[in-house]
Amino acid sequence: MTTIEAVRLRRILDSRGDATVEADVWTTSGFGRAAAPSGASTGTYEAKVRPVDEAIRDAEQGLVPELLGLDAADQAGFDRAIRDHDGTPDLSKIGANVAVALSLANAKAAAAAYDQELFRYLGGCFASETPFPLGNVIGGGAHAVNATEIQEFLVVPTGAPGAREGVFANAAVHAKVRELLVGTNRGAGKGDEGAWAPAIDDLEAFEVLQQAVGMVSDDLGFSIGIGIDVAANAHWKDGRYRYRTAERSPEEQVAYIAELVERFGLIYVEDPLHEEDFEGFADLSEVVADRCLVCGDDLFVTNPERITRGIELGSANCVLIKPNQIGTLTDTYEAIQLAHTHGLDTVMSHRSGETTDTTIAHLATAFGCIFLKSGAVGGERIAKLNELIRIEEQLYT
Ligand code: 2PG
Ligand code: MG
Repeated sequence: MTTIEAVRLRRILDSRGDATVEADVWTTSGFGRAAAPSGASTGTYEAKVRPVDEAIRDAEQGLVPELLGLDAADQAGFDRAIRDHDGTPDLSKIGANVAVALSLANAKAAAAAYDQELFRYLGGCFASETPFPLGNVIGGGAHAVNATEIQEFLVVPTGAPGAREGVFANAAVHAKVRELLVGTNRGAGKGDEGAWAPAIDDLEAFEVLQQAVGMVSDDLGFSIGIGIDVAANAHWKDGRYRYRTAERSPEEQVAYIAELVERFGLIYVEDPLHEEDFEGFADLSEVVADRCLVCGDDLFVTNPERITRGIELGSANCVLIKPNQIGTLTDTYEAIQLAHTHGLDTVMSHRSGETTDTTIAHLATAFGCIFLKSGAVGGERIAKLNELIRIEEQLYT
């Protein structure tokens, strides 16, 4: 029933217009399909992506024949076959784009063979709650030119009665931000993830967002929290954080972020410091972690070894999870388990380059992530958000 009979890889388009890898897996009685996303602000320690055409060609000749006949229901065995074939720690031989597409497609094929939804197959009867959607409404950095320096201004509907209400709340904030920007002649295009990308500075963006959140939250009658992804790597150069009109030492950066948390009541801060600064993260956590999630993305890259280091040093109370940063579902699961065992929250995340693949909505629900970070609007973003709404419906009926 779950014996792998065929595997196909193909080159498809992503939301930035770039090529990415899609994988199909057929078992005797199940079919699964998944595609690899891609980042613009990638961490140095992420698993390595290979150019799509050559990665597919090599995998078809070498890896794929070794996967035929395996049992798709043995996810760890499937992922081990990928790792054994690759032989490198960062999957640079076969490419993390090929690895993650295959690994996720395999899980979906096994779930289909058992006639189960992916979240149920992976999470079993203990998958009982959907995550809150974490939506990007204003952005700049590596995702848009001439916009904010902080990469993402995020909202999370902490008081929403359910995922559906939460998804619509984020979209309402996104629309309200536009109204406020256009009303003050600061109309703007959108960045890679569908967030507004106005040519304003970060403090102005906070003010607009605070206003929009206040109005929408009053309207809907539940609380909506504010967060940011600083993506601080992008600003880190020669020992200092360099902004257009300011420059900060690591200590000043910690103080600056702590001040933002205080002033704007932030409940989520991702990558406030660069990817090597486990100690700086710990300094910030000491000050704000009682009221704010301090989340490592480029710091941890979904890598159990780096997460372990962060746990030892008290760097963060939250881990961003991106399956393509580590390359396989088994490694992703281990990263999440490690975080949860040590009391850290996890946020399942999209990448800035996406497809309409909806797998992360299932993973976030199956594995008990607190948030699903997936934008607020845009076809490839709403694919995941609408899937979350469907999952919620199945959980509670
Ligand atoms: C991030 C992501 C997603 P990218 O930094 O968290 O928002 O961006 O995929 O470009 O790394
Ligand atoms: Mg990030």
